[in-house]
Amino acid sequence: MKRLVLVLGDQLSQGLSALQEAERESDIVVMAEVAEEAGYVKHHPKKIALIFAAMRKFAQVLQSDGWDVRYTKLDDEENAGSIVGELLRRAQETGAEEVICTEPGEWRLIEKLKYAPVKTRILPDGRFIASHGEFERWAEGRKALRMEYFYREMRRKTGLLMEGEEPAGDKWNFDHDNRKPAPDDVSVEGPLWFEPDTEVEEVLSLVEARFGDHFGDLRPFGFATTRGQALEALEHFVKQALPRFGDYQDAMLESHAFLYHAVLSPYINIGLLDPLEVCQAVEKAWKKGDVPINAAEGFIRQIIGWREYVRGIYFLEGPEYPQRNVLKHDRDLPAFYWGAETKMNCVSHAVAQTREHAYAHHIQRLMVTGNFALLAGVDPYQVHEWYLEVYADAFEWVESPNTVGMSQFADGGVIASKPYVSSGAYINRMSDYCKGCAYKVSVKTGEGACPFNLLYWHFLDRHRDRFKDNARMGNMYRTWDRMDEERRKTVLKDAESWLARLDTGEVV
Ligand code: FAD
Ligand code: DLZ
Ligand code: SF4
Repeated sequence: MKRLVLVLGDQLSQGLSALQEAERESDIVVMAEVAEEAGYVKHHPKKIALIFAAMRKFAQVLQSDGWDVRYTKLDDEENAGSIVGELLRRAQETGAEEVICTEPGEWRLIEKLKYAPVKTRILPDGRFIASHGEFERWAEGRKALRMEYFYREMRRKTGLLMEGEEPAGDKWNFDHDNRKPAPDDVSVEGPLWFEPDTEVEEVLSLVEARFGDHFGDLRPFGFATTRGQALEALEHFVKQALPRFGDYQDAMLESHAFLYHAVLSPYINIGLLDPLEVCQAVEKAWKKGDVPINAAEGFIRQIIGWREYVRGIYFLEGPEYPQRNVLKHDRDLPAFYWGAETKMNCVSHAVAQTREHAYAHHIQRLMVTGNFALLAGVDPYQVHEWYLEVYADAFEWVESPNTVGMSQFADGGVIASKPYVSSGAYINRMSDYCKGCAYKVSVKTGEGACPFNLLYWHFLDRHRDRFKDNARMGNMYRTWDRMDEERRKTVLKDAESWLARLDTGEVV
């Protein structure tokens, strides 16, 4: 029986379960650039270009490996406009009676494929370290699903940074060493970029014509679009940036968008790199003595810990997860998330960089744009859609737990044991943003007060009932309660009037 093998834009791995299961001689690979996937949110143009260019090049690899690949470009006349539509069209064309595919990374598409009018078999995605079953077994019966304990299981399972049963360096987690503010002598080349070739140029022209109205700069475009290039980017990162990755993981600098970060998530998430091979390259560098343990452990934890854990949560919690809103936040996402003017230098900078690169590193996402949205009480669904649109690495399975759970606390604490909120002091300690800001980070009320300072107390005050008994927040409430009543009233009044100006669209 002839079958179709669906390969999606974030499934560009030769070891993909659907390809493993298929017969090269008789089955037909279907790949399609479709308006529905490119338009379910208004993705950053760089993200669409990355996916289309990498899809086209992966299709060629499969063809030269002997597969019959039916590839549909976005502007092909017969393009049915959706994944299911394309499968039906190709089934008619080839007489195929069944579709096999690897599980998509989004409930939306899983549901569409489950109920497609052509028989479809969905296989587990083997590109992760933990299967759904393993995560469910780990989660079962636990009161709290904390990443740290899951991560230790993944260390044991992979053997990464293990010395027998014990963690290398006698500690599971070196996070304590990884919170240094940015140094004055930043000496790092930044990620490896690639000149677009004629095929990439063709995609860039298409994206420009069709998605020119989406937020974000398409050019210059330098992402890797093949596995070979992605491997070069990995090697470059390990040599150039990894040794200091740990130390400055949380630092932010106006002049260095990437600092010592890897900028590998877009490649891992679309399948050009395998998460385990990335971690093994890092472990190898540590074993050779080229990188310190806090860098290697810090990096490996992000991948076999956080990345696997958030995927587990997404599939455990079910399709409604992105709609959660336990704090009942309902403010509209301010226009400055789309580039409108704001006097807050940290936010303005993080957004500008996002527009330029379709990238911001973790602390910018969590402690600048995420922190602001949470303090200001923005509707978490709008925040979720923003993150899904603007980052090249954003796919719902990884984006929504990070946004809805870790950053907005909208899941009520499934992921975070306390909300990630901070006043301006944190941003000032970890960045150089405050120096060039119209607000004064040292001013707590009145003229020129940093909005993060005002909103921080406003957040704690308005959610007192929920958080007052949280052991990790006791100090925050004690500090608030120690302030005299007049001062507390002034802080809250100033916060309210700042929010009112935000709501009327004044430049704030
Ligand atoms: P590095 O800092 O160099 O880290 C190395 C690798 O670890 C990354 O490439 C990534 O694969 C992995 N990693 C690190 N942190 C996480 C994490 N929290 N969850 C999953 N993987 C992680 N990551 C995405 O891949 N896609 C998203 O859509 C996404 N949305 C986010 C939204 C918010 C609000 C927040 C706070 C974080 C989000 N993250 C997301 C996690 C993290 O910010 C990015 O993985 C990271 O910034 C990618 O850049 P990098 O490759 O330079 O990472
Ligand atoms: C994100 C994306 C985009 C922009 N376009 C396509 C596409 O045209 N064809 C395709 O197969 N996949 C695309 N993708 C990736 C899918 O949206 C992704 O597979 C699902 O969101 C599940 O993770
Ligand atoms: Fe951001 Fe406040 Fe610092 Fe300005 S002063 S950059 S608003 S933290």
